[in-house]
Amino acid sequence: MTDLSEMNTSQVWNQAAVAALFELPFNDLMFRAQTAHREHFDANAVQMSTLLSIKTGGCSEDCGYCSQSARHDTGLEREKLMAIDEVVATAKAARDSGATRFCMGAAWRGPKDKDLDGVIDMVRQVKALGMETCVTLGMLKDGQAEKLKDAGLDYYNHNLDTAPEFYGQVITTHTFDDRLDTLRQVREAGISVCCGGIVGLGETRAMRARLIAELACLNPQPESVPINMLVKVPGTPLSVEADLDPLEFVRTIAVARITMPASHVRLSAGRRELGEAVQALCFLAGANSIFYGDKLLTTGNPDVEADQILFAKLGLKPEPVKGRRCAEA
Ligand code: SAM
Ligand code: DTB
Ligand code: SF4
Repeated sequence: MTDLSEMNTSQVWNQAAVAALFELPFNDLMFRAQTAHREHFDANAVQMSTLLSIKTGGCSEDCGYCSQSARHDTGLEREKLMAIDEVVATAKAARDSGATRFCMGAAWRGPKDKDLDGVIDMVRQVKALGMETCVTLGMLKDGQAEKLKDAGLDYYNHNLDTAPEFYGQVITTHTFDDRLDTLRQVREAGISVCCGGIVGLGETRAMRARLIAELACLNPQPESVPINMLVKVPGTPLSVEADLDPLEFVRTIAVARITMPASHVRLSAGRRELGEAVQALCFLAGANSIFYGDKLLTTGNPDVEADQILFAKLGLKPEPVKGRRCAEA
């Protein structure tokens, strides 16, 4: 696997260059994506992360897609930070069913220092299970990324979500530049960056191209790039948007793969709704990571048995953690 910090990412993927990829005939786009994928990865290996919502609901932010915003009436119960024993038991079960990374998500604008101390204990104990650790806690303040790094955190997830010119129509309580600022802090602390976006919000293809261009221009490029298809949660403002054509979602994955060839591109939220055939096209387009386990944060995901059947049909295998002996994976 390529070390992104040493990779020459000098090719400038501006919006026009990315938009031109989106316009390619589908077969040509898929061929280019497969070619790029095979230069950097085993084309049949998929990295598997399991998600857990460690602090659910009641978020102060107004993200128009999110079930957890206190501003939307989605019927979701607001919960306190989960007890550490429950978190560790869930991580252990995820590890035992084949996940190699455990991602803990909190519905916060950002963590208070007291909350961060609790998350740090979770990171330490999950890491001790031999798993990679990831958290997504919202915006970070000075010094918080370093504390997470010291606890052994491997990845921080913080998405750019959508094009800067569309951002204010989706979220008004923080800005695109706020997201970039947290990403900079994460990178400077030496934590790997997990940063992607969400499509199906009513954005145009040009805006999808701009989102991918912004992600591809991060330097170094993110190690992990989750591409989420909007899961329509009743009560959220964006749940009334028209469905995005699934083939446009596949194109978005392919364009992410071509522009960020050494990154893991994660086929993220929306897999249950996409069905097997579209997921297979996403893997062909270069997706090589998934969320594994029957729940995302608050919504459903294919269950473990369904994924095992799909992997068997497609001849896919779980990707071992880098540096770990295959007999241990
Ligand atoms: N509060 C933190 C934040 O906003 O960064 C972390 C949690 S947030 C739920 C993580 C990501 O999940 C969002 O950036 C968005 O891309 C994705 N997401 C949230 N709700 C979604 C939905 N209904 N459908 C698809 N993706 C969603
Ligand atoms: C990401 O990009 N997708 C995940 C993870 N990062 C935290 C979250 C998806 C959430 C889907 C809606 C829900 O379950 O609440
Ligand atoms: Fe809060 Fe994150 Fe949901 Fe936005 S996406 S409302 S910040 S939990």
